[in-house]
Parts: sequence; C-alpha cells; structure tokens
Amino acid sequence: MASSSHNGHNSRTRSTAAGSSAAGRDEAGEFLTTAQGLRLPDTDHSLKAGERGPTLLEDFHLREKITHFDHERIPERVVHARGAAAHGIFESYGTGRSVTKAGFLAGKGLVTDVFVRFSTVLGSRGSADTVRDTRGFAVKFYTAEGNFDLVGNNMPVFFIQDGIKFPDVIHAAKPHPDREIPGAQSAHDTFWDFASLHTEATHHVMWNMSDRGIPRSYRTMEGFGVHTFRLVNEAGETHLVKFHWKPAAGVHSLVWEEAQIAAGVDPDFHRRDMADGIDAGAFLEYELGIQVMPDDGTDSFEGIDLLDPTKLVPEELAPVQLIGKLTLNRNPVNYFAETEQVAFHTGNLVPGIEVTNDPLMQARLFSYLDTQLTRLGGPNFTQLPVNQPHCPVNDMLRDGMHQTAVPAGLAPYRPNSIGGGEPLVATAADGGYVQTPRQVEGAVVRSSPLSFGDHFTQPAMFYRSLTPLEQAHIVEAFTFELGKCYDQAIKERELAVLANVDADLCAQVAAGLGLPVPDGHPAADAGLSPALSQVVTEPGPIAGRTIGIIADAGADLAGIGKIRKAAAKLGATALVIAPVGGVLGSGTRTETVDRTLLTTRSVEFDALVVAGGTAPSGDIKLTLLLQEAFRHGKVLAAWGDGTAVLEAAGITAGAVGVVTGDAVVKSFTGQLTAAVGLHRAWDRASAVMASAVPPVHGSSGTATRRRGCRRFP
Ligand code: HDE
Repeated sequence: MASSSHNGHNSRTRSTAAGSSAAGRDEAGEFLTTAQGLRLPDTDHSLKAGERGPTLLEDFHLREKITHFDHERIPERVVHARGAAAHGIFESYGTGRSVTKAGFLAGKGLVTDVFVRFSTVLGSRGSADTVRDTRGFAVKFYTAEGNFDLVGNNMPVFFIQDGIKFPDVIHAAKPHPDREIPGAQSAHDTFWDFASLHTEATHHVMWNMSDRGIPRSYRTMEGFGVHTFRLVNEAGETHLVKFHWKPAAGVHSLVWEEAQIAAGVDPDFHRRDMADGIDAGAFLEYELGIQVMPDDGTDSFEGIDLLDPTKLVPEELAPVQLIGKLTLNRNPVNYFAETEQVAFHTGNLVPGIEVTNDPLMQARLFSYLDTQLTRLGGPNFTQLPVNQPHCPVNDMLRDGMHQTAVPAGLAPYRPNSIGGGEPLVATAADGGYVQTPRQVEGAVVRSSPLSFGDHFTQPAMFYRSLTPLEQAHIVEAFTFELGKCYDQAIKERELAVLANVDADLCAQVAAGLGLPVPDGHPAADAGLSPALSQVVTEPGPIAGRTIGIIADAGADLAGIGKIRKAAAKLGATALVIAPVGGVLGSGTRTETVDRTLLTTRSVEFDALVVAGGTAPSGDIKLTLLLQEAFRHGKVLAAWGDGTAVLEAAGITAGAVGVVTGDAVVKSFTGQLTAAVGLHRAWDRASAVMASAVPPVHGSSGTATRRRGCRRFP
C-alpha cells in the first residue's frame, strides 16, 4: 500500500506497455479517431443545429462514443467477482518429473509464463478486499502444450462434496435477496441457516472463521488445488496428488478489528499491496508443492477419502514436495482487458495432469466453460489476449459472437482432403492429451459413499492443531458472525454443530452468545497436524511490508534515512508520517513526508517507529494511530526522546514488542526488522484482546500440548 507510484501513470494510452505478452489490437497513431479509424476534429462538442440548437441524429461520433460507453460493463463473475491479478513466471525444479510427464514441470529451470488472479468469493466487484471470506488463487500456466489452469483457493477444503450443491451454498452466502444486504460477508442468517443444516460445510466454515479468512496480503497466503488430481508420468504410472502453494513470505493474517477498519478506509487494501509491491520490486513468490499418494484403486489414503473435498491430507502424513517456483513480477496494464476478462477453466489440462472422480471437480468441469458464454459474450473468449495460449492453436472452431480471427481455408472439418487432411490428430507420443483409461462401474444413483459421512473429525483436528491464540480468534469469529444473526434457532443449531467439533469451542461461543451449551459427541481422538498453525517463532522475510516513521520538523532526519535504507534492503518500504505534508528539513538533509495524520490509518503499517526529536503533539489522531497498532499486536519502536511520544499515547517503552534505542544503529534496525518478521508481538495479545487469551509460547509446541490428542508422526 506504500508508494504513490502507479504502474502506467505516465504511459501513453496508445503505446503497448512494456512486456504485454499477447497480441491484441492496441491504440495506434497520434490522432484521436472513431472505431473506424476516421480522424476526429473535436470530441468535446456534439453536432448541433446552431450553438443553442438541438443535437443532430447524424452525429455518428456522439452516437458511437455513447453507445460504446453504455456497454462498457460486462456481467461480473457470479462468484469471485472481486479480484486482482498479476503476470509472472513459473520456474520448474524438475523434481515433479517422477510423477508427471507435464512438459512445464519436467526440466530443471524450465520457465513458463503465468497469470494469477486472486479474489474474494462473495463480494461484488466493488466490494472491500479485507472481508472475512475464502480467497481464490487461480493460476493460468501458458505452457508449450496448452494452457493449464490451477483454479484453487487459500483453503484446502470446500463447503460441499458435490457440485450440485454449489448454487445452494452461494445463494445462502450472498446478500439477502430482498434488500441485498449484507454484502461480501457470511455474518447473516441465510448463510448460518444453511451451514448449520448442511454439516458437510463445517470444515470449510472452521477455516473461514480462522485467521485464514482475513489474510494480511496475497503474498502471505497459502494456495491449494483442493481436489485430488491424478498425475501420470512418462512410464504411464499414476499417482494421486494434491497441489499446494507455499508463500515465501510465510502465512500471515490481519486481526479482525484491523480487517474491518481496512475495509472502510482502504477497500483496495490487498490489490494495492500487490500492485505497489510489484512496482517496488518486492515480487510475490510461492513454491508449488505436491502431496503424492499411491493410486491403488481405493481413491483413499490412510483412511482419508481422497474424493471428498471437505477433507485434507495432513502434511505430516504426506509431506509437501516442492516442484517449482512462482514469481509474480508484472502488473497488468489494463484491469478490464486482463484481470476482468481472464477466463479460468478447471478443464484446461495438459498431458500428465488428469482429474479424479471427485464429484465437486466433475461439476466444475462443466461450469467454467459455461459461465464465460454470458460473462464474455460468446464462445470466442479464448481469442482475448489474456486467454490466448502461448503455443500454436488449430482448433477448427468457427464464427460466433466477437470472432476476431480471420481463418483461411475451406476445410474446418475432419476428415478432409481439400485441406490436405490437416489438422492432424496427435497421439500421446505427439503430445496428444490421451486420458489414462480408468474403470468406471456401478449403479446409476444420486447418493454419496459412506466415507463422505464424517463431517466433524477433521474440523476438530484443525481446531485442536492451532495455538490457543488462533483458537481464540476462531471463537471470536463465530461469536461475531452468529451474533449478527437474528434468528435464535439458527444460532442454537450452529452451536449444536460446534458441540460435535469441540466442547471447549462450543462452550466459549455459547458463552459469548449468552446461550446454553448443547451436548455433542466430538471426536475424542481427531489427530493433530501442527503444520496447520500459522504462528511463527522465527522471523521471516519482510519484503512488501510497510514501516511508518512518525516525525515532525524537529525529527532526526539522518536516523529516518537509515531506517528507509535498512527497510529497502529487505524489500520493505518506510513511509514518513508527519503532522502536515511537504518536506522535513532543508538544505542537503531532507525527508519527504509520505503521509499525514489525516491521510493515513494504522492499518497501513506493519510497524510504527517514532523518530528521535519528535515532540508529543497531543493530537488525538496520533494517539489513535499508535494505540490501534499496539492493540493489533504490531511492532512499535522509538529512538532517543521519541519514546515520549509513545508514552504520551499510553504505551510504555518496556511493553512487549516495543523496540527502543538511543539512536538508529545496526542493533536497533536489526531488532525492528526481526520483530516485523515475526509479524506480530503475539505475547501482547493477552493484554489487548477483549477476551483474555493465554500468551503463545511457541507454535507447534503449544499445539501439541493439547489434551488427549494423537499427533501425526
Ligand atoms: Fe469456482 N467458479 N466453482 N470454485 N472458482 C468460478 O468461474 C464453480 C470451486 C474458484 O479468478 C466461476 O469464471 C462451481 C472450488 C476460483 O476468474 C464459476 C463449483 C474452488 C474462481 C464457478 C465451484 C473454486 C472461481 C465464476 C462447484 C476451489 C475465480 C466465474 C462445482 C478449488 C477464478 C468464472 C477467477 C470462479 C463455478 C467450486 C475456485 C461460476 C459450479 C471447489 C478461484 O464458473
């Protein structure tokens, strides 16, 4: 969110911005023209019968301009409407080769272009980024064998086991149909009505209510393919595989109050963070990993049904093996042309990657192609630059709305002799997509296997694998969301669901709602997967993070300069916040003011530092800024007499997560950046959270000390 620089600010609208990869019609020539290329003498006045007379129907320029404008908007995505995207590259480690013949995963160092779109699920296009929701993590690989789309989420499980339930869960989660409120959130009666009745949603609901539902940024999210895929190697051997994206920046989240404030003061919080980060050279990085399970004909592994998308496979049972690295390094040039018009499809597969019988995946294979027909206005959306494969296409598809290609030849059919028999069909050896034969048998039924029936054990495993702090956030989230429901029966029914997940969780939420605690039968031994916790005890990278430096006319400018430098070295940005805008200092030593107390809010920063020499001002906005950051567990720091500003805001220099020093020396910047790398001063949580929570003394350690639970090896 840092810099005010903006990709394309100074670019001419007629120039194709650097690196635009696919060919599309671009604005050309210096003169304004109509869409027919006719040069225009004036675009500010309509053609009228006299200066004070009526407008003439013959004004073809006016009519073309207004008609086009009238149709600038296209139907938004029915889900995942709110999104932001970036271009990048994927570099293969070559380690996936043993399980898949997919060309883009085969060679070490092989580079493939990608386009990635992140999104929220529920909100409409103009909604806020930081709402509690699942995030889409959709990756289009432009491979030499055709496009492969990995259309995943930032959570490994889904609300439903069968695609036929998708309209139900989405209708329940979208705003109420009468008033269309509340937007972009699940804290309302219809969602909890459905969730409490449809208990297979419980696992995904637990993830949504956890910190994963409010990510700090796209760069700090994990991604998951969710479904089990079948990978096929050169030898024709198959394995069952789950895809993971592991962020280099670690997995980190907002705190709830921060997310709510950000939704108001900066609804573009996540898209700004990504765009500014890329502009500043702090690229987003993730490693692609796979969990590999034997394809032994059972479609299950260690008692977990791999066709059930409400179940995950603990990493302790099947470690994530890294097979490549994704780097997002280029912002789109035009939001509509690229981010809006990109069309993902789970059926965009390449040889070596196949689907399984997961009934959720099976329905998706229909939906993604179908949805583009109305959203993108016809069947030719694959011709849009962002959707075009980066390899030869010879598809015999003809005509239709918005046909932009001009195909030559007389024989778009097979067999033919007129076209010399071409195009040819490809065998597997030619790179043709030949599905691995798999046996299909059974009665035609509308029902699920028994193994889909356990809706509570894995939610219990998830909850119990988290640190007490993360558990407290889940309690808070349920209490908030159910507290927003009007119908008492819905709250009671959801409490009955929670009683089957974990008795403590249920009791705490019931206490918050002021309702009796129902009886349940939670799994006594759900197992533990410490990998599910996201609290870190070692500092991680801070690229893309923002440090605010509070200063005024008397501030130590040399110290500010040193912090800016130390931050930049690590890919982070430091912004100076002063009472008024302009420049601090004069002569050779100056510092530009990036924000004033009026133009910023604490949510913009991962840490706040008070510069030495800054005087306490008594400004309520400064007090609010510091206290909010403190309450949200952020790092606070001051050097020299800057500590007086902290003290004036009620923050003692010795408090947890407060770094102080006499001057900006190496140890000071080192402590500061390390503290930012820990993401939050979680030990402060017990002092600042509304509900008292025991402090965290280590992540997995705390999680594994939970009672009566088996830990996966
Ligand atoms: Fe989607 N989903 N989905 N979904 N989904 C769409 O496709 C759908 C599901 C996901 O940035 C739509 O082009 C059905 C699971 C992402 O453009 C639509 C079912 C997962 C995106 C659609 C599912 C996802 C979408 C809306 C149940 C995680 C955004 C517009 C069978 C693994 C992609 C569009 C982007 C988008 C349908 C289930 C993720 C309507 C019917 C499970 C990340 O086709």
